[in-house]
Amino acid sequence: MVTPNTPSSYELPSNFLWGFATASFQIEGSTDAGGRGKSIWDDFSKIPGKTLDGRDGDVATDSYNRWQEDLDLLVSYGVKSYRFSLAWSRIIPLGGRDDPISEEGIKFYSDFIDALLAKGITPFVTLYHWDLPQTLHDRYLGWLNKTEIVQDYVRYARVCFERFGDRVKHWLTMNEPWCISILGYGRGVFAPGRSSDRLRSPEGDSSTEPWIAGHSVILSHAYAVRAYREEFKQKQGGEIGVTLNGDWAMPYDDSPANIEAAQHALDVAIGWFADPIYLGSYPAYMKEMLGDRLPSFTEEEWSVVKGSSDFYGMNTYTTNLCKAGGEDEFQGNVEYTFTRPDGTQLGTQAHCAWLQDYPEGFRDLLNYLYKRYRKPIYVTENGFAVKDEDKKPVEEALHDDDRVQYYRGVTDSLIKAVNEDGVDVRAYFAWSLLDNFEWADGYVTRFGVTYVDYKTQKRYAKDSGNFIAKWFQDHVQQEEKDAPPTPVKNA
Ligand code: PNW
Repeated sequence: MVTPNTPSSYELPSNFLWGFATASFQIEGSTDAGGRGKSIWDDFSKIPGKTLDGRDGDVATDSYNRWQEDLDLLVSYGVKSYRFSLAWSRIIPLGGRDDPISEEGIKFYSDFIDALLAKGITPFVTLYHWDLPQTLHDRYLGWLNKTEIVQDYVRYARVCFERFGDRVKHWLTMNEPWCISILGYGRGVFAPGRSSDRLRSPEGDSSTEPWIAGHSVILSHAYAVRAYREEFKQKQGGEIGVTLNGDWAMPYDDSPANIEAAQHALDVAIGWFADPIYLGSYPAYMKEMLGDRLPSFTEEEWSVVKGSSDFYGMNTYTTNLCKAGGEDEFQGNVEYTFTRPDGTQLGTQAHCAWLQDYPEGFRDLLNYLYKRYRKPIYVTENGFAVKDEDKKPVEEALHDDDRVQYYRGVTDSLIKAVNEDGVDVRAYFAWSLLDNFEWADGYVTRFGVTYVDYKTQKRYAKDSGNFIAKWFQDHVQQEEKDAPPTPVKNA
């Protein structure tokens, strides 16, 4: 539970960035507009059984047409920053390094970036949030083909730096490599839906493909960062990094086996990507678990991968209690549960099975990451889906008490981690600005701090949105007014 004794003197520095996050495929809709090419989610979401409610991303929250409204919403919350992603196939419809650029796609994002800046909102831009151009999957299986995808991705990144980098100073290369690899190529629940489970997928090999996809994601990220640093950074002066998902792992009890299990969970969920990128090596457990199924980097690749992120981008939602055992390599052969040894639940259950509210875990994770990777931390996603919110009438859904409670706990953990533990946290983005297309959950699971009525596309602020806005306004130091110039004294 939230400890009510947080000293009122605690605050966050005036340059702390806070706001809300979204992703292109989850909000834009208008999948045919402006010459956009298909992404792997377009067709995947239309296959019967792939989304809970059978609905796709063709309309989503219609933000391609309603971006002005979304902007007004951001302004009304008073955010400092907005995290959103660019759809690769709007910018390069076919995706590849020799394929044409769509000026209409560029213009859409360029206008939006200008409009944000005109309102004093800092754009925080994700290059890849899962909507791979379909053509690249058709041509060479996308992330499974390292030599092709690295070159295509780096060209796409370069186009974005060239066209938007004069105004965008915060770049994220990839959103959640673990989800891309495991959910797309291991469990097969996300596009492109490959898996060894033949009931689910006609092709795929869950024992090798996720690790190969992850390898390509790391390299694509790293080579794009190298391009930014060598060709753009000096002139544009921005920063670039990756954002990783990862939930806190807590041993189920004090037994040495379960303490070790919790570390194994972290090694696979986070260390798989973070150790190479920040430390220049794989966690020993990854090698032990996978043997030669873990693709290796050459000397030259290691030199590009190590140190390839200016900050730690952290997406986190929950805490798992970890028990040794089980055969799920995707979580380190560790069993996850929310039920404590005494039978009680860790926290309030969300609409989706994988999420319970446990704010202490958020603080523990910040401390763990800061100690291990020694980078400033940007919390790029964090949020909660209220149980059965989709079944409630709007007036009721707006009073999203469980989500308010979640954010109350997390903000309290955040400010303590900064003020008591000395963790260098520089940004916080709640997921999400709006209810939106929640991937395999369709529109059933709502993560928004703003309610979307999908019949009218009207937006309504929920209590949680107002809570976050007020909390950050109260806790982020006021920017220093331009100090009057000190008069130069003549000698
Ligand atoms: C993240 N899990 O995905 C994504 O970055 C968002 O696009 C998404 O809407 C949000 O979290 C909420 O789900 C995740 O199964 C998807 O543990 C699944 C998991 C975690 C994160």
